[in-house]
Formats: sequence, structure tokens, C-alpha cells
Amino acid sequence: MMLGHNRKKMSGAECMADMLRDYGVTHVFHVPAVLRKTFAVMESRTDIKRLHVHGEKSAAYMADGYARASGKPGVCMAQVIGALNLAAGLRDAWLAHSPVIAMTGGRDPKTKFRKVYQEVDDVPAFEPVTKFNATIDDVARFPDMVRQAFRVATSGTPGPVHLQFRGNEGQLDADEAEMEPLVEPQFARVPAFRPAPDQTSVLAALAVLQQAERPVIVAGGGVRASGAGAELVALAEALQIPVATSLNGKDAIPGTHPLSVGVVGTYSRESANRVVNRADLVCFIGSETGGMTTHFWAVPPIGTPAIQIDIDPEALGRNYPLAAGINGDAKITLARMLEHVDRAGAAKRKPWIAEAQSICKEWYAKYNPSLTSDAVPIRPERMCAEFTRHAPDDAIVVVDTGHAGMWMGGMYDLTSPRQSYMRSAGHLGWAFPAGLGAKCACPERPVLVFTGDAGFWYHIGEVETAARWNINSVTVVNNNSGGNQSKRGFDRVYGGTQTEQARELWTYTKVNFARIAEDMGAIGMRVEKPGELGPAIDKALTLDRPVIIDVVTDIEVLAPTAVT
Ligand SMILES: Cc1ncc(C[n+]2csc(CCOP(=O)(O)OP(=O)(O)O)c2C)c(N)n1
Ligand SMILES: [Mg+2]
Repeated sequence: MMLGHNRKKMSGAECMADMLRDYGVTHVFHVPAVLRKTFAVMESRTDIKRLHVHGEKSAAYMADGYARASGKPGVCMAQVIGALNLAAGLRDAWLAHSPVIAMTGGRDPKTKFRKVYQEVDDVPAFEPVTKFNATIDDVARFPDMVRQAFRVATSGTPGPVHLQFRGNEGQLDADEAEMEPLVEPQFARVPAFRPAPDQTSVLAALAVLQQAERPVIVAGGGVRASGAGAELVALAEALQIPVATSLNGKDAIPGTHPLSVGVVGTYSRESANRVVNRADLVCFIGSETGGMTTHFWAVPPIGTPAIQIDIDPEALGRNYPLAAGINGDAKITLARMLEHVDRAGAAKRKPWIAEAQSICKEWYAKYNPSLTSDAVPIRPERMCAEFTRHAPDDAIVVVDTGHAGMWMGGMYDLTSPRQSYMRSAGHLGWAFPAGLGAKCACPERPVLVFTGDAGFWYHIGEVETAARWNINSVTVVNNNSGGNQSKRGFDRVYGGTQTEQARELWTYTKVNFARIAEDMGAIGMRVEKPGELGPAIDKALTLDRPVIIDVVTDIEVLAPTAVT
């Protein structure tokens, strides 16, 4: 089929519905009313599920969770008045490089600047959170602009895009034109391209890496986007190099692998920071070398010899001067490195591996009492240990930020290369709706969410969405009736000890989320004793219903902070 040779008269709505179907989109998350006609024709022309949710921000988070779980772009939509709510929800996708496509209604040239009801110029607000931010005023542009949206979202370093359609509800979709709803399947998922590295830089980087006595790999989200976990582990094994990950790259290597040292950086595991800071060379793969992963460039300190591999050439050397840099897709690059690797030198790193492993053993010995604690109220470390024991081999584990990110990033171990781990890139409240999106994308895989109560409150209304649409994720709430990650910071500004009244700044009323969930049509379970959590997770995963497990935890327990 040649582009431009199969045009027929059709509406924008028909064109959009056909294109989304042919790109393999299965779900669209929206708050009405936007592209109304498109939604109507979707019903007869496609099997796309049109999820009417409780807020534009959660629609964006669902699309983001869908995208991160499947690699396929997640699609979310809002009318003009909801556009900035949607933009707010793209911020996590932007930070995590997730391919989300947001569509909104926009201004009509006939009436703009006349104080039209609900209208402002939304386009600039999408600028900082998208790779491509465009307006469509003529229906004949549907095919090329939708293709461009998928192209940009999935290629290079992936990320969100925004298309604004003429009319507050995007009524442009009712117009007709001669169009061809052609799609390019290559851009239906990440990565669209796998650019291969040049041979010279592969050999140069290998030479540096093989010479090092105490190298460490830091694997980032680029490894997960590239699906390069197997190649990463193979290279680490061939050269005997310990592997730390960023939070975003946590599922690049199972936590139970003998070369895994944990998540490095700010929300981290002490063993990873200690190993990275003892290394004589750090090899960053698919990592932005950002503040969170490097504990604001203290782990490793700037000046530590470094290698970097990235699909984006502009990322190479941004924060650490490089001994070698490779521009390429992580999976292809690691495969090329494996072809040329000299395994003979690996033996010299025996003492380094032994040191890294003893640092990991020390970590387990130090935290074993809290990981196995029978204390009531329950300690969050024990919750993480139950996740390690009870997450099925093919689970998608979805984690909120703040304390949730610290607890699970540091204390939970993936036990199989088939498990996935996705985490909020900074927004409290992301995990629960993102978990729903992940379950929509991968209905056959168990989805287990870890969130704090403050995180869960944000989008609690989506329990009703989960029940209505049978989105059967299992959400475990670390319920300490407050946002106790904030406690340390308030202790500090009160000069060491808070006043009793200061607790109004970070605590809530005690509630039973299990009961609230039941009222909204989900299954609720309440866990008050540590031994009950594992069996509750096992049971919840058999129910084929959305489940909220409310775990009553200790408000005084704080996560360990990063070591340098
Ligand atoms: C959108 C947003 N607003 C504010 C914050 C700052 N923040 C980080 S953690 C936190 C409280 C977390 O409370 P909860 O989810 O209950 O977890 P806990 O600390 O109690 O374990 C807040 C307000 C944030 N990360 N994101
Ligand atoms: Mg809390």
C-alpha cells in the first residue's frame, strides 16, 4: 500500500478510530467531553475500551502505567477545561521517559480571545512535559499528525506528546476530508529503532571496562525501555562486574542475582551506594546520571572515571566526564560488547566481587531484624519482604514515590527476570492509577501496587473505575494515617522536636481503606498483623477482582537515608 494512493472521504473521527486501532491501542483513558464523535465511531469500528475515569491527572497516569508496562504508547484525552489537569499528569511520564499521547480540545479560530467559556491558551503548559506539542486545525492533518505523535513518542529517548484539536471538545473530528488512515507499525511500541553503536567506540569502551579492577555498572531506565536485561546480565557475568540500578532500572536485573548490589542514589540500598563509591570505574547504561540516581552527584563523586552508553548522544558526559562513551540502543550495544568481550580478565576481579558480595551480606544482616519483624503496628520493611516472597514470577510491581519509593526501592528484591518494576518518577499518588493502566495493558499478568496512604488518597475515586471495568490489580496501602516521610523535615525546622500541633502538617484521620474500597465495589482486606500480609496478597491475586489491602503500619518508622 503506497501512502497517498488510498485516500477516501472520511471523518476525522473515523480516521482517528481506525488509526488508533491499527496502532494496537486497546484502551483510551479520558474525562468527557473530547473527540466525542471519535468515541462514538470507535464503538462500531474498533474494540478499543473507552475508560471514563474520575480525573484527567489519573487518566494520564493510567496511560503512563499502560505505556510503561507494555512499551506501547498510552493514550489519554481531555476537553479544554481539563487540559491543564492532563498536562500535570504528563509530568511523571516526562520525567520517566514514558510514551504517553495526550489529546485535548482547544481553541476555535473563530472565537479565540473573546472570553470563550472555560478557555485559556493551554498549549504552552504542555511545552515542558512533551517532546512534541502540536495543534491541529484542519481535519486533513489527522493522518500525518497522529503518525508524528506515535513516531516521536516511541523513538530515541521515548516521551510524551500532545495534540490539541480545534474546538473546545475537539469538534474538528466531525469534519470530513479525503484521507488515508495509514499507520506505521514500527512506531506502535518502544523502541521504534535500535541504533547500533559504531565499532570503534564499542572497542574503546570495552578496553577501558576490561582494564578496571573494581568496575560497577549502573543500569537505568534505558535498559528497561530497550528490553536489555538479559544482555546486561550476560555482560556483567562475562566480565564479573557488580550491577547497581537506578529506581527506574530496578528490573534490569533480579535482586537475587549474585552480582546485584541494589538501587543506588538517594532512594537506595546502602550496599549499592557503598559499592559504587568504592569502584574505580562506573559504567552508566541507559541512565540520565541524574540527581536521584547519583545522590546529587555524590555517588559516585564527580571525577570518578566513567563510561556511558545511551541512545541519546546529548546525554553522554552530561554529569560525569567520560573515559569512553557509546551512542546506541542498550540491547544492541550490550550484544556487540558481548561479541568482543575478553572473558580471560574477569578472574582478576574475584577480590572485588567478594568485597561487593560481603557488603551486600552486611546489608541483609543489618536489616534482617526489620525485614522479618513481627512488630504491631506493622513495619514497612516487613511489607517489602512480603512483596519479595509473594510477588509472582511474572508480576508487574508498581510503586509510588516518597517513602514508598524509599522502602520498596531499597528493601524489595525482584526474584525473577520476568518480573517488572515501575515507579513514580516523583509524583505522590501516581502508583494506584498507573497500576490500573498496567493491568489494562497486561491483563494476563499480576499487578501489585505499593503505595502510602497519602499517595492512595490522591486518586481514591478510581477504585470505582477499577470495579466498573474489572481492572483487577492488587493495591497494598502502607497506611500509617499520615505522610510520615515529612516527619524528619518538620523535626528539623522545629529545631529538633516538633510541637504536638505540628503534626497537623503531615497527619490525617485514621481510616479503613478496605471498607471504603468495598463501598466502591472492589474487594477490601484489612491487615493488622505482619503474618497476615503474605496470605492476603496470595488470596487477592486469585480473586480476579480489584483488591485494596489496607495495612496498618507504624507512623514512627522512617526509612534509612542514603549513605555516601
Ligand atoms: C505531587 C506531590 N506532592 C508532594 C510530594 C511530597 N511528598 C513526598 S512523600 C509525601 C508524603 C507521603 O505520604 P504517604 O504516601 O502516606 O507515605 P508515608 O511517608 O506515610 O510512608 C509527600 C507529601 C510529592 N512527592 N508529590
Ligand atoms: Mg502514610
